[in-house]
Amino acid sequence: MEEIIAQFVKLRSIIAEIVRDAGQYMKEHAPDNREVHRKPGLANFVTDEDVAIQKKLMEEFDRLFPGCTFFGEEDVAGNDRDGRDGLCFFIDPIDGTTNYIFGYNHSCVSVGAGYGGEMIAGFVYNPYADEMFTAVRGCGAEMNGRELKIHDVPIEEGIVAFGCARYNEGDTDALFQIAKELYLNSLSIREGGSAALDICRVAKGANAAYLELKLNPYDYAAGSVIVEEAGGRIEQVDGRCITLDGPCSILAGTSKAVEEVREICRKYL
Ligand code: 2AM
Ligand code: CA
Repeated sequence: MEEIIAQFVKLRSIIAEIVRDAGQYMKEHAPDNREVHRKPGLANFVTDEDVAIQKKLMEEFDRLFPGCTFFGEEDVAGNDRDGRDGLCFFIDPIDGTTNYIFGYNHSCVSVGAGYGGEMIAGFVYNPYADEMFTAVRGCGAEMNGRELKIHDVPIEEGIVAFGCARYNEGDTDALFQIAKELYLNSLSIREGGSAALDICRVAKGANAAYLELKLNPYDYAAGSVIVEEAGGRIEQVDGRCITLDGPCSILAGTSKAVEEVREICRKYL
């Protein structure tokens, strides 16, 4: 484990450049409707750029770390969601795909590295704000080279973000009751459309907390290291550890905010 972490420390800026290039490609190739394809389920889109970026990232990481495995959002050759004993890259080529398609300019490229079932590094790049988040386990989190350290604010002193992806409609009533309470107990609420960026916003102190009831590992893998290394928490809503082999709920935030949001969620879930 120490050896692989040392490798990520050494290659941190090289990996960040690869992720930055991917983010620039995303920004420069905004799709038009002809290039948007529907995946099964509501509001579940994939663009040609999602696929192109994931393929490119897989090629680059395979070159840097021969034999590594991949758990990516898009269905492309070599994306082996099962073999994750050694080094595995969790790739969301475009997080915030719906934002991307509709020109919201709020999407990112998210790359997490896991080893032996534990997340060890995270890289998230938002080309619209030119914000590069990186973290290596035990070595801190940074945004554009500046160290991130969270202040333990309660939700009454901060913004609380939540996600409500349309593919997860079973929890709609509970989620919006929770959102109403969050609204009444915080400075304000937001729904941003990119889980990775909302988790990074916790790391940089812009969100006191972020909640979404169902996400996939590639949505939060990178962000989980970034927020923890910044001094924040990321857990399932019921307090269990996040899962890397399949979907789970996500509650990230300052320590105080996580406790408060969990208490509110308990009433409705
Ligand atoms: P995406 O843009 O990469 O699909 C918004 O609520 C969050 O939910 C985004 O991070 C979005 O990621 C994610 N999301 C939306 N639809 C999803 C789906 N079908 N599977 C997994 N995550 C999804
Ligand atoms: Ca995603």
